[in-house]
Amino acid sequence: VSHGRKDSESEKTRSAKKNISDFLHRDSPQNKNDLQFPEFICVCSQVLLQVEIYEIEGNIFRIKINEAAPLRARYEVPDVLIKEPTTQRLSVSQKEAGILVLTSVNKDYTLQVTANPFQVELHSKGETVLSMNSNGLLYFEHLQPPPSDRKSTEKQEDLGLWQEKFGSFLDFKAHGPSSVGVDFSLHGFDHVYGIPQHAESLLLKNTSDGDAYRLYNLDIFGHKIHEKIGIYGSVPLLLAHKPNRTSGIFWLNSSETLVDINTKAVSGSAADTAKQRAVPLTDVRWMSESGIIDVFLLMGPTAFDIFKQFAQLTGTQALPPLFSLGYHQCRWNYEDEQDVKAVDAGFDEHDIPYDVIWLDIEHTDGKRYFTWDKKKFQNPKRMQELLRKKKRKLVVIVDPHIKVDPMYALYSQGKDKGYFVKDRNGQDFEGICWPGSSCYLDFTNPEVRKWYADQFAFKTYKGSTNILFVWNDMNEPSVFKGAELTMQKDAVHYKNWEHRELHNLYGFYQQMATAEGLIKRSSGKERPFVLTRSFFAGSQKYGAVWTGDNTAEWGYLKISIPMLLTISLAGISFCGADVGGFIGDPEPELLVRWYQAGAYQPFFRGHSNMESKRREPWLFGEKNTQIIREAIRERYVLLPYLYTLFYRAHTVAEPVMRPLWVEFPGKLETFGVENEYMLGKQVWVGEQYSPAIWYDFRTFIRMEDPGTLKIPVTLDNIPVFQRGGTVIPLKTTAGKSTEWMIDVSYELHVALDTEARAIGELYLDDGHSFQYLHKKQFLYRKFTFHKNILSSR
Ligand code: NBV
Repeated sequence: VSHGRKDSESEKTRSAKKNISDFLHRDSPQNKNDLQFPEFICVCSQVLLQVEIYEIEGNIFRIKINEAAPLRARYEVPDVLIKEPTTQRLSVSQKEAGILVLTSVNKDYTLQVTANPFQVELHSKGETVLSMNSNGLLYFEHLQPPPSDRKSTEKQEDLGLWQEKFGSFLDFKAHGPSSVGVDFSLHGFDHVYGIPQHAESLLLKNTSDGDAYRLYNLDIFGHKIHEKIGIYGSVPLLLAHKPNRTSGIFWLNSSETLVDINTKAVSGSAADTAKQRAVPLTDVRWMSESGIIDVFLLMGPTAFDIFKQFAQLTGTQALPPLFSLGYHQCRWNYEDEQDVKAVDAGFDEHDIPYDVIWLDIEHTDGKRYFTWDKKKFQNPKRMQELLRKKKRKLVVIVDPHIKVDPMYALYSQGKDKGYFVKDRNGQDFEGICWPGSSCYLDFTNPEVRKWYADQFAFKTYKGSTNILFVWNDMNEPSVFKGAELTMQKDAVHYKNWEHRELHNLYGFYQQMATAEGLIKRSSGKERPFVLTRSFFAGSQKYGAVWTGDNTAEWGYLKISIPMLLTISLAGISFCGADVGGFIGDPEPELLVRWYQAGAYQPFFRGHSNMESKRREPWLFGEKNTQIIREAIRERYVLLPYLYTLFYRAHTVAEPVMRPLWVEFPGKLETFGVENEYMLGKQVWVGEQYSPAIWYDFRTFIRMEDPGTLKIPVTLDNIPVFQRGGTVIPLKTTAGKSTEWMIDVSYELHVALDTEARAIGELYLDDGHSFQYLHKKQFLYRKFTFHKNILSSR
């Protein structure tokens, strides 16, 4: 795998040719406690590889493949797993020569490991769920000394692999080519999901005649729709679903990764063949530029089990402070204090609730983050006091690039302490970004993260107060004039790791350090809010993500739903897309519709580009203002339900926004639905499909026909429905912001099922501190409606 650009096809062919799947079994595997250590020799290179197979409690299996004795250690992704997983003892038996059978503790699963050719098959009660390397695409490029250190007999064409040209950029691969890859076959599955982020459909598509899905965090301004190129963030988690089972593959590798998908029909078992039934099969091939093969097989068997299993490894969604579930008003840029004051007043004047106003890069002194433009923001504290009085918050942008300016404390300190990423010659890596020449903090270093976190202390970050929260942008990282607008792969990080190893983790680490900083400044008392553009598996622990620079066109509104569903399936519940579309100017109808969509999505922020016309919600005529006001007010009324859903995401890893198939796993017709979705179990947003009893969310009218419904949708109506059998907690009315609503009463909507029953719940706490965790200061109510009695416990 090289840069894997448009030429990914030829790269695929190249690596396929290097198919070195015929592994020879060398030693008999021994049972060393709960681990297995079979060793194999790659026939091509004679390099010894070591395979480790673990069972992790909760129906998870982990397979690691590494060189037994690499030239130097290969990168193993740190800091993403929340702890070393608890392994269990697989029992081992030998089926026949060259075939080992490993049985899980609960006896539900067996792994059949075949030596020659090397293959692993995972069975559950007689059913083959998944197999690894069944297409023989396992490959593992072993580290080798550069050509100059090698014998002159070496073939000339191999020497090129230590250097690769990309446009005018030269990538020096100090340790030579180091890619790894393997294929998995998912038996009986023809619906696969996940591996964000792409501006693509919910269902992953066949890539056999096109580009592979690429996981490589990039800043692509004006990215297109329906492309497999990686944008901004990556989560290498793939889910496969069929009516009675959901499975997951978590490929823990942070280097550039390609994923090929091939769904086909194969002839099935004897019984199937008799009925002439073809069985679906999905082949998934993962290829990463470097690192090792470290893969977690999540065995479900339900989608909710997969969410829990992934959270057990990477953590759950941080519980957001309540204000951050309100509406956010952003723009590049709100010019000065006066502008902020006027926009804030505009919301009150037009009776539209909002919680947070945002300041983009222009608020700083020459793009020096943690500073203020002294002319435009003469008194940032005064501005924040005004917002505080209005019970509102401020979010400011803090990018990872640091202006090269010896007079700028962050730069000079960072330089003195050696905290910047280095180039291949050991000098501070310098790239161009908003401030001009910039260095990039090496967030992979824990000491740098600690130091960075300390920058958020009130006494250090001048002009900041406790109503100021943070937005991390450009953290792919974006490097103007860099290869593909990012950092060179041969840049060098902490402990001498090359950037290529950890590229997809850079933004993850910045958000981690920022969130830690906000927690620290409050002496551990307050929940942080940090929005990040770049993310990786586990980013959910640190805050929210958004989908980046979308365009003010209908297609981008449409694609935002599958994009958010995909991110949600990958563990990150707190996600949203820029309402209105960042680039360009939405026609009023599009803007209105986008507000209506955003009101029912987890992170709800209006944002626009510098070149876009102003678009505060009241600028499009009275009628449109009225509809937008209604949508935002509906959001505020819904907050008790939404907050409860976030509590469930935080505690039991249930995605807040979820595709229909997750709720109706046996209904084939839901598997591809991406223009409708569920908020929790109880609220359905969309207009066509109804495999349950539903009530119109506003009129309470019961929908007549369970099946497919066509519902007329006028401009001022959002098709939202409550499921029969549920109780939804709401507020009786919206206020100016969430804090204004503390004393507003609650209201329960009880929607009965066919047996005139309903259940639901409500989670409540102070909305901002960690007291819910440390002191158990919260209320968690379950409601039951039965025989005309509503009870609460
Ligand atoms: O900081 C300016 C913008 C920001 O408004 C946007 O949300 C980010 O996605 N930022 C990108 C950098 C410039 C984009 C052209």
